[in-house]
Amino acid sequence: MDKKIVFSAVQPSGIPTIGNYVGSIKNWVNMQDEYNCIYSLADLHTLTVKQIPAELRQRSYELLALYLAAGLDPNKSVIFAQSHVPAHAELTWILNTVTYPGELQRMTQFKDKSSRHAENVNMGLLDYPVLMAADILLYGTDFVPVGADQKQHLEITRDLAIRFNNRYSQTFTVPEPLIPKVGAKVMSLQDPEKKMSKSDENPNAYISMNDSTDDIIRKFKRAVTDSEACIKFDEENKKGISNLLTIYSLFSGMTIPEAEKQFEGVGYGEFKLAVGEQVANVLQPITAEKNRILSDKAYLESVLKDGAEKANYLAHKMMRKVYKKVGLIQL
Ligand code: ATP
Ligand code: LTN
Repeated sequence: MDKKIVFSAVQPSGIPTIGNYVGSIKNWVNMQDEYNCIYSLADLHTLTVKQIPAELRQRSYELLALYLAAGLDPNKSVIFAQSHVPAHAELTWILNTVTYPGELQRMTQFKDKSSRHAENVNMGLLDYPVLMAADILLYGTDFVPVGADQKQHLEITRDLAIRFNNRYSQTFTVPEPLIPKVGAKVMSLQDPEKKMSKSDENPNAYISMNDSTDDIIRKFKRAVTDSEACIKFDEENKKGISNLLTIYSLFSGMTIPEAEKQFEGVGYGEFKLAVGEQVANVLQPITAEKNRILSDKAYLESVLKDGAEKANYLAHKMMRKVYKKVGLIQL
């Protein structure tokens, strides 16, 4: 039987956090043998908010280096930049013709980002989910591993696929999200009601994949918790401690009940230090490897070139089919 197809992407819009890592990239690594995996840098998506061009370019190399350091293997998976495959923009246009403005205006991320970037509410921000749908549908994707915040975008992707198929006959596979049971939503260290985000204005709210061991330990020490002094998983009443237990479990391989047992009777200070040390121990070799790979631009570019070739081949085939279905002349 043919392997099922997996597609996912992260935007090079900042330095990835441990939320991006455990919510998505880490899970991609484990899927490489069982599935045909296609992983992209969603660089076109980043242009929906203001970017400094030189920084965007540098962050794209950084994100690629992180993918490789985390264990993505260009010999197993297709790894490429979205902007190197013109079909992503082409399919976005076609899908726009079956998308209603109202369904885009209702998206939580659009409402959130247009209030945070009120000075720059552009068409791209509104159309963001359609570009994301094009990313996914171009490759006949079966599964999309993402964090919980992307669920709504997967729903609209499915709606557009079904709507197109109904109008023009079976063309697109209707994809399913794969959302991890633990780690789908790592919360901010400063406000455990909010998700950890790489674009938070307070750097103490997130652990970035570039933070040093000292930074990591300091940030966990300052993490906001309750005053009950009891290390118990309770997402209703103890959001901060539950978030730290989740992070500890993800970085130690222990289950949450096992971690609760290990820290029974331990004070918050000692617990926070243990979480910081555990996270730092896991991240340190990944960060070091990322920096090593980052110094070899020629290698990074060869990975992108090879990935773009493979992705273009697949995407071009799908675009021919789509253009034919909608009634455009084929030469
Ligand atoms: P931004 O802050 O720029 O909006 P972000 O940190 O939310 O970005 P994205 O690039 O939008 O990150 O997301 C990349 C992937 O990481 C997605 O699969 C997303 O679901 C996942 N992800 C993002 N934040 C978290 C989090 N706090 N916990 C778990 N997964 C997350
Ligand atoms: N919007 C996603 C990034 C992204 C993506 C995709 C994820 C762009 N295209 C296709 C999965 C599949 C985000 O994580 N913010």
